[in-house]
Amino acid sequence: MFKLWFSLFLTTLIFQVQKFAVCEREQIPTPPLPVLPLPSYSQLKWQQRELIMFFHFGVNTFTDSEWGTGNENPAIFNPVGLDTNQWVSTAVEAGVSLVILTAKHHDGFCLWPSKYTDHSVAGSPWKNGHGDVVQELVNAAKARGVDVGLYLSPWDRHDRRYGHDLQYNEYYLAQLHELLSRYGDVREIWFDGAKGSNAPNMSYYFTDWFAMVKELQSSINVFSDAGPDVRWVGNEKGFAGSTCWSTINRSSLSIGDGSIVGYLNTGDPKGTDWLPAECDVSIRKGWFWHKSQSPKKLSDLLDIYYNSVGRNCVLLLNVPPNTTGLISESDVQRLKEFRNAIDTIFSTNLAENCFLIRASSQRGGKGGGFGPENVLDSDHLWTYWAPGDHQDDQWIEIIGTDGGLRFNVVRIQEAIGLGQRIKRHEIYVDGKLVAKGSTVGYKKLHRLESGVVHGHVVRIKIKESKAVPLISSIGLHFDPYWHPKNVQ
Ligand code: FUL
Repeated sequence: MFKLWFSLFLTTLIFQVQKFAVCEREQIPTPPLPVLPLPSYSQLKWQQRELIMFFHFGVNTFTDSEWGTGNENPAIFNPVGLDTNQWVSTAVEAGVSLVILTAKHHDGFCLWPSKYTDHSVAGSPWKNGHGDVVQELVNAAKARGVDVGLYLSPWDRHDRRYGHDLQYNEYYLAQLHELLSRYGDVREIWFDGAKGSNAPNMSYYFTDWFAMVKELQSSINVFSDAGPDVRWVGNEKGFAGSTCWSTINRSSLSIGDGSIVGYLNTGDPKGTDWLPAECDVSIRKGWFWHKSQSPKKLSDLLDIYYNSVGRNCVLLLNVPPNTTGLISESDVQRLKEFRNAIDTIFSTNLAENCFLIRASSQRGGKGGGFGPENVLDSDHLWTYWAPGDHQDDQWIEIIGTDGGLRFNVVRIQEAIGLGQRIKRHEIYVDGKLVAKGSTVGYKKLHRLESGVVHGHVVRIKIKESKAVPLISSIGLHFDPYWHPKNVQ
């Protein structure tokens, strides 16, 4: 009897304890709500590429010009040694995962055999008129796992239909259809607003173009002055604004409008559209290959990198193939140096060997999953430090080991999957302000004006943010190429 009574008592007790445990089980802290607008899947993928490559190639390559007249004879196009595998290898070695080709530039000459014009490779001696540069590039890229994008110039100086709205838009759409249906996946399509001052008046039917692009390619990003997926940065120097929001109001933008370049350069904290900026610039002075030109110095390329990738943008670096149909050896070498420099600077994160990383507060308390240690893992999007609440002046601190920390570059990344938030931030080393900035976005790189600093405590303070700031990664790096002018 006692045994039965005791086992009943025990069962009830266990049940009660379990009930209590279920009721009182601590809830796992959730991520905070996003701050709209958010990037699309394809925009996020594009952003993570950081560096993409442009190939300007066509009749201009053979006439030593930048803007062809449209009267070029296709017979001049004869790149006897054309090797797109060499182009793609050059891109891969530079760390590039997307290459964009000028399928048609302003001169109207098509690098693929379009059935709607005879002004193309089909009329050239190259491969007896049976060549297709677009196809060759697509094949080479596929073999190396590289993605392809295409540029189809709206301004066409050759085709007679240009200036006749309906006919030209139909022609343009027909070519767009060829390019986006014949060659497999195309990840970016590039539309620019450039046009000579004497060019005939012409209305482009952008709404139709964009609709057809999206119909034919599901994961493509459309680039133009006004997006809809990627915006122009407003200059061809490869420099974003020191403040650079991925958000902007698309309703304030129109393609080819010179008055908006400042707005494009900085974006808009109040913008209702996610439309990040791409910084296009050429490795040489011109976009096309010219015998007389040579690649930019490594230090110039690094300046461009810090001012584009380091300012929340993607760098679209143009590398023009030459008349043989190859990327010149001097460009190949400079790109190797460039990649090597980037790897040298960023492959070591000195913060990883710190003694301690701590923060002013953390969402959900200790063990909640949003601690400061998240900024040192390899996920730069979905794991992040989140402070406990949305208060300005939240901070995160990296404390060095005995020898201290010696660096001249600070990298900060926001968890942009939940929106771009930070408006103002400051960096202190042992209590001394060493850098300050406004936006962060996907990646912000501070090259310290003071040169190398040596200290023990590095504090990043978020001075102002749209909502609780979310920092996904922090790096302290040493850049041996950085020699600020005002420092001996
Ligand atoms: C501009 C063009 O006019 C240049 O020739 C070059 O293609 C550059 C990338 O875009 O709009």
